[in-house]
Amino acid sequence: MPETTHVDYSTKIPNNVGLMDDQRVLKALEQWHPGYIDWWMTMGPDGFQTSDVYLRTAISIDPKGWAKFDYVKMPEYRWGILLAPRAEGREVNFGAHKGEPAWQEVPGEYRAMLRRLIVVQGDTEPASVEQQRYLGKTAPSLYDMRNLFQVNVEEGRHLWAMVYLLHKYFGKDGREEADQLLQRRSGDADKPRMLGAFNEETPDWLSFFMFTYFTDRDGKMQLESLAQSGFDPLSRTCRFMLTEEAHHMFVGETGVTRAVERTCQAMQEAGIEDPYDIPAVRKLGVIDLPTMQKKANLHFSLSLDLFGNEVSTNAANYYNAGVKGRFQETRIEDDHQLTGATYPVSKLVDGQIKMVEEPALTAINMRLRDDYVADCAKGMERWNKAIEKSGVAFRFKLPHVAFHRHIGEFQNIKATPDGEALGDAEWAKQKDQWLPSKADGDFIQSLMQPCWEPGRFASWITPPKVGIDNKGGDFEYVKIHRA
Ligand code: BYC
Repeated sequence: MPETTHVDYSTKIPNNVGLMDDQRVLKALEQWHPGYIDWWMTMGPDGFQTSDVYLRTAISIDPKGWAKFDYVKMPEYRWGILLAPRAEGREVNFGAHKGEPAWQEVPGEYRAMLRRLIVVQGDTEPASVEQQRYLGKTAPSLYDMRNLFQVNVEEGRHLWAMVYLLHKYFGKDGREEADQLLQRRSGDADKPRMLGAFNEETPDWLSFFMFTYFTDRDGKMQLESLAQSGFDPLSRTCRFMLTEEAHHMFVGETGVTRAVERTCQAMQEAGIEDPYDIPAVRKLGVIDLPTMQKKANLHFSLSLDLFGNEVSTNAANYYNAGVKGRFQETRIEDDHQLTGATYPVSKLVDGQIKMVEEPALTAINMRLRDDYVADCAKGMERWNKAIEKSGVAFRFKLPHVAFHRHIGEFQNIKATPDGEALGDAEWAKQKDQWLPSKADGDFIQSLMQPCWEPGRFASWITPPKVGIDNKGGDFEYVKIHRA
C-alpha cells in the first residue's frame, strides 16, 4: 500500500507509509515492538494496564476527522506511524541549501546531526511517560485520568514516530539508538534521559498540568522548528505530531485554569479576600494562588533550559544545514540565510543582565525561546482572566529568564523572579518564596486524593466546561480494572 492519508491497520503496526511494501523496516519495527511493550508494561501508567480507557486513536491524517474514540486497554492501543502528506515540490526553505528540493533521503554530510536531533526528540517522549507513571492513582476525576492516559499513549506514539525514522533512514546505528531509547530512564543516576527537565519528578497533578502547559509547549516549539526541516520525512512526521500535541497543551492550560477557578470560588464562598492568607486558603481544601505561582516558576524555568544555550554554534549549524529552522520559518520575511543579520540576546555582562546584538545565526535558540516566552505569556493571561472574573486581587507573572537556570548565560548566577542578581546566601534564604518548598509539596500531596466516581471531582479543581468527545458530565471515561 503506498503512502496515503488513510491509515493501514492490516499490519501489526498501523501506518500510512506503505510499511507492507517495506519488509526490511516492517521486520525491524516488529522486532523492536516487544521491547516497547515491555517498556510500556514496566514504565507506563502504573496499575491501570487492564482498565478500559476512552481514548482517541488516529485513523487518518486528514485534519478533519482524523481520530476515533473508543474504549481501549492501553497495552492494546494501536501505536502507529503517521506522517503528514508529502507536499509536491517542497523545497529546503532556509540555510545554505535554500531552494533545493527537500531531501527524501538523509544527506550523508548531515547524517550525524539529524540522528542526534531525532534521538533527543525521541528521548523526551518515553521520559514524560515515566515521569507521569504514578499519577493515575491520585487522579482528581475520571475525566482527568483519561486525559493523562491519552497524553501518555500519544507520547508513546511520538516515540514510535522517531523510531520509525531511525529504522528507516539510519541503518544499524539507527537501530541501536532505537534500542537505547528503551534503556534510558527518567531520573536514573546511571542512565538518565538526555535533557534536564525530563529527569525531574512530576509528583502531583498541579505539576502535571504545569508540565503539559510549559514543557509540552517547548515540545510544540521544537516540533515546529523540526517541521521546517529540509529532511522531508522528519518534517512530515513532526507536522502530524503537532496535531496531537495541541491536546496536551489544552490539558495543561485548562487544568491550571480549573484549579485557579476552584481556589477563587472557595475563597469567595468563605469570604477570604487576601490571596496571601495561605493557611486560611489551604484550610478550604484548595491550592493557594501563590503556591501555583511557585509551581509555574519552577516549570517555566526548567522548560527554558530545554532551549539550550542562547548563543549556540550547534543551532547555527542545524540552521545552515537546513535541518532545523525557526518557528514558522516560511512566514518570516528575511533572506532565510541570515546573512549579516543580528538578533538581541540577553546576556550577563559584568554581572549585569543586558541585551547584546549577536549574529542571528548563532542566536537561533534565543529567538525560539523568545517565541516560546511570548506563547507562554498568552496562555497565562487566560489564567489571569479567570482570577479577575472572580474579583480576587492576584495576577500570575512569568519569572525573568535569568531566574533558576541551569543551562546558558544565567546558569552560574542566582536571580530573583524579577531578574535581580543576588548572592548565594540571600538566594538560600529566599528561594522558598519563589519555588515550591517541601512544605508546599506536602500540602499539595495531601490534596491528591483519588476521585474516581463518574462525574465527581476532587476538592481542588472544577469540572471542565465540556467533556471529551462531547460526552456528558457523568460519563465513565475510565472503567477501572486495576492491574
Ligand atoms: N539538558 O548548543 P547547545 C518534547 C546540551 S520537548 C541537557 O546549547 P543545542 C516533549 C546539548 O545537547 C522537545 N543537555 O544547544 C515535551 C549539547 O550537547 P552536545 C524536545 C543540554 O544543541 C513534553 C550541549 O548542551 N525536542 O517534545 O543548540 C512531553 C550544547 O548545546 C540541554 C528537542 O529538544 C538540556 N536542557 O540545543 C514530551 C528538539 N540543552 O551535543 C515531549 C531536538 C543543551 O555538545 N533537540 N544541552 O553533547 C535540539 O534541537 C537540541 O538538542 C536542543 C539543544 C534544543 C535540546
